[in-house]
Amino acid sequence: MNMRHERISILGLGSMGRALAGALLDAGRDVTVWNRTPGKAGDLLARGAREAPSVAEAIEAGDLTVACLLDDASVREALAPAVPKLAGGTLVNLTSGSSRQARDLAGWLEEHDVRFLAGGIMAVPPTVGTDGAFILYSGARELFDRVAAVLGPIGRPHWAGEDPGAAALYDMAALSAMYGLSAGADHAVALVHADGGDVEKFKREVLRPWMEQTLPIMVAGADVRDSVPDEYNPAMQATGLETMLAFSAEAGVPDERAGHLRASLWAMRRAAAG
Ligand code: FVH
Repeated sequence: MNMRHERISILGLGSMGRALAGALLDAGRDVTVWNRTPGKAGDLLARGAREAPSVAEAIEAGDLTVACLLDDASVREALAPAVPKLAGGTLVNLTSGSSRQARDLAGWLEEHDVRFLAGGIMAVPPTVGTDGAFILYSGARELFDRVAAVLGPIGRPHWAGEDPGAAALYDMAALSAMYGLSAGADHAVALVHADGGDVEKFKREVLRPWMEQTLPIMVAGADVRDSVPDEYNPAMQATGLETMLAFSAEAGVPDERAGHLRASLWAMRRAAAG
């Protein structure tokens, strides 16, 4: 059978589920969708998708079922009544969760004779299906090879390893880095705004080129031991972070926005103490 012609059922039509279904339809795939709250299929139906009225019927309509729901609990809740229908079939879970949740789900599905790949989406809805998008998968390599051929249109498939928890682990860790950067960028803008600066000019002329210059250094230097190379003197950085925290408070930026500075101060003080 030509894997590209496998029928795909998508559980979940939140903003990510809709983007996944749209990218697969654009690539000519056969797509059935299900959502807990009906009526969210929107233009996907006009573009060729079919809507299933229940999880069980969605599973029956597909050769491959993809779940993209809110969290692990919602996946369990949606699958529990329908899991016998999945026996002998394949589930790919693209719902964010922890590595432990992915391993537990893998164990539960194995008991029900379901082949399983855990996944993590390294994209946001508007970038699904674009060149930069990639999807982490973990589980059996030969299953990954089959699924990669079918789901390629949503993002470049990347196998994280046999351990079902591997994709979730990398996904959670990568999202942590992204939220750290996002918190830092939000705090930077809040400071400029609070002190009467031109936010758009700052973003364009300073923040973006600064982030682009330092991003590779941050990734290369990330270290579990809080070690800081000599040229980045941790005691000097701790003093700088204390100044930034004091300025942030003076400017009236809520303390909760400055949590990333406290995390860095903690790391620099530890590094300085050796
Ligand atoms: N959107 C993003 O930028 C990120 C990018 C990285 C990956 N995440 C993860 O993708 C999962 C889905 O995210 P989403 O953006 O689609 O989320 P929502 O738009 O909030 O839609 C949530 C869907 O989950 C359904 N749902 C919630 N609880 C249940 C339940 N108990 N049983 C069945 N379905 C449930 C919800 O259905 P409804 O509320 O419309 O009835 C939506 O379909 C997520 O893990 C992200 O972390 C996205």
